[in-house]
Parts: sequence; structure tokens; C-alpha cells
Amino acid sequence: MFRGRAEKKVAAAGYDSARLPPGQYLTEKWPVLHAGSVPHTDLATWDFRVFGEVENPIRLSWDEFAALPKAKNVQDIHCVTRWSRFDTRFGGVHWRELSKLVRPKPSARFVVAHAEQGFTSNVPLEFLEDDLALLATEADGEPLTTEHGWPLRLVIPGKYFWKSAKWLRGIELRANDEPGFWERYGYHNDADPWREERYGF
Ligand SMILES: Nc1nc2c(c(=O)[nH]1)N[C@H]1C(S)=C(S)[C@@H](COP(=O)(O)O)O[C@H]1N2
Ligand SMILES: [Mo]
Repeated sequence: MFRGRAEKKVAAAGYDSARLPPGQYLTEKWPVLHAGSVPHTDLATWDFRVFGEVENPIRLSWDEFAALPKAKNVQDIHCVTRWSRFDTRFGGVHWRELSKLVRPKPSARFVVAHAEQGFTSNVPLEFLEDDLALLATEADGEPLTTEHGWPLRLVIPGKYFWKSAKWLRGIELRANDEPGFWERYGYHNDADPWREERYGF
């Protein structure tokens, strides 16, 4: 049964309308959304840190990060501003490769993603461990564009897309949860698009 016009459009485009979360509509385009400006990144000075509740904190150069084993996946993305984009193909490094290097402590339960210009986002660690999560360097078979987070962005499945920090520079593992940039601004901490957790706790 269709819930409404947006679901009919999804079906007309040849997809299962059940893939569209409530209150969303399908877009073929990929809108660009962020606070502030697109940062300038120099790969020669870029670094990536994993720190916090880990046995072995690390700091990788771009060359070291780029040498890590690669993974690919395909997923639907859902923005809190109501657009959804199906079947986005991401390529990059899965958290499990970094996890092997840093060895999370048993106390590690939450993640704060740190991006350029002080942007942060928070998720429980199991969302970063998900097979569909990725530290992405590519989308749809091409390197990320700067607007979409080049050289590195987070992709977190099962959450509104604001959790997926662009221009990612570090992962902090924590024992307790800590609200990120948009969460402090009033967005819902859990951000489940199927439960329409858009704003407020
Ligand atoms: N560094 C950074 N990452 C960010 C944001 C931001 O403001 N800064 N905004 C988030 C929001 S609100 C959304 S909807 C997505 C948008 O990603 P896109 O521009 O690739 O569609 O990026 C997320 N990641
Ligand atoms: Mo957003």
C-alpha cells in the first residue's frame, strides 16, 4: 500500500517504495549541505587521528591512510531536509582496518567524528562497526568532490546524513556519548530516519 505521492514517485522510478523513510522524497541529484565553508585541504599536511578509549592511538599521513585495505558498499542516504538518494556507491576504508591498529578498550562505546573547522558528529560505536559504514574517499566510482567531503568523509548507515561528517580528520572513541555540532544545535541525538528522529531528544 502506498503512503502517498512521494512513495508513488519511488515506485514509478522502479524502486520498492518501502525504501523511502516517512516524510522523505526521492531525488536523483545529490544536494550539497553543510555549515560554514568548504575547507581548503593540502594532502601534504593532512593527517588523521584515532584517539580516546584505545590501547594504541594513531596519527596517519595521507599516504599511510591511502595504503590501508579498501572496501566498497552501496546504500541509501537520507537527509533531514527530506531528500533521499538511493544506491549511492561508496569506496574507502572500513573502520575494522583502523580498529586493528588502535585496539579499542572495552570502555569504548561511543564515537565522536572530528572534521575540519571543528565540526563534530556523534554515534554509538556499533554504527561505525556496521558493514555499511565507511571512511569514504570515493562516491559513485569517482574520488569525492570537495563539496561532498574530499579527501575523506564518514558514511554512517541508518542515520540521517548529518551524522556522516565530511572533511573527516579524526575518530575519537569514548566511554560516554557527547553531542556533536548539529546535535547541540537541536537535532535529535539518535537521528533514525525510520522513526523520523529529526529534531529534539
Ligand atoms: N564537516 C561537515 N560535515 C557535514 C556537515 C557539516 O556541516 N560539516 N553537515 C552534515 C549534513 S547536515 C548533511 S545533510 C551532510 C550532507 O552531505 P552532502 O553535502 O555530501 O550531501 O553532510 C553532513 N556532514
Ligand atoms: Mo543535513
